[in-house]
Formats: sequence, C-alpha cells, structure tokens
Amino acid sequence: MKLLLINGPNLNLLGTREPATYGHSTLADVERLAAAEAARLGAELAVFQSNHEGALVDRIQAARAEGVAGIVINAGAYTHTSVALRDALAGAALPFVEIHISNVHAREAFRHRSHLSDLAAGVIVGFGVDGYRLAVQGLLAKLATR
Ligand code: CA2
Repeated sequence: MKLLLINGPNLNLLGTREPATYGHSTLADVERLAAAEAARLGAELAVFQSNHEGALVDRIQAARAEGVAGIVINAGAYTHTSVALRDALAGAALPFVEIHISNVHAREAFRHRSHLSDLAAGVIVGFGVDGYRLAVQGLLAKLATR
C-alpha cells in the first residue's frame, strides 16, 4: 500500500530555527521516521515538500493517478488560508490525516481555523514530530477498516 507524506511551506526549515516550537529534528529526520513507521506496518511512503501552494495542489492531484491510498499532510500556514488545498484534497477523494507539530489551539487565534480538518480522516496536533508517526499509524488503521 502506497502512502504520501506532504509538508508545506517553511517545513524545510525544521531543525534549523524555532526549536522551542518545532523541535530539533530536520525535515529529513521527519521523513525518515514516517517512512520507517510505514515500512514497519507494511506500507510504502513517498514524501514531498514545497513552499508553493500550486505545487502542493499539483502533487495532491497526481497522487490518485499514482495509486496512493492515503495522504498525511502538514500544510503549514496554508492550513489556515488555502481553499485551493482544501479543494485539491476533496477532489482527490483520498483519506488524509492532517498533522501539526505544535498545538495550534494553544497559539494565535488565526491558527485555530483549518480549511482541511472537517474533510480529514483524523487530525493530530501538538505531539511534536512524533505526530508524523502517529499520523501514519492512524491513516493505516483507517485504511484497514475500508
Ligand atoms: O505546527 C505545525 O506543524 C504548523 O503546521 C507549522 C506551520 C504553522 O504555520 C502552522 O500554524 C502550524 C509553520 C511551519 C514553519 O516551520 C518552521 C520550522 C522551523 C523554523 C521556522 C519555521
């Protein structure tokens, strides 16, 4: 079973700044830990990061044709702003888990709104980068019930 991990804007900076909020792991560490969890559970994980909204939309659109079964996505700040990403995820009609490293609900009010959450199979917030492992687990558990 193929899964896709998508990270949005600025997540390429993980591990380089703001460690109090986002921890010390790099994006490569996060991608490795998520892929290892997928492999442990018998799945494959492709990874993608972009700072560009359209590139994220293109990747989501391509996922379905590639036979991806489900998506783990940290859309970063686009979570709070992007109707285009919401529409792409709705159009792909693939189950997805939304993940945030920080507890967005304990932060500024503008981070409390997500354009994705009501479409998501599940949402994981505030567990640090371990949330990526939990998201892979949760997504595979959801897929197993289908
Ligand atoms: O907590 C999360 O995972 C977020 O999706 C991260 C986004 C933020 O806009 C969301 O509200 C919550 C920001 C990602 C920025 O990542 C950085 C990492 C290191 C240094 C600077 C930025």
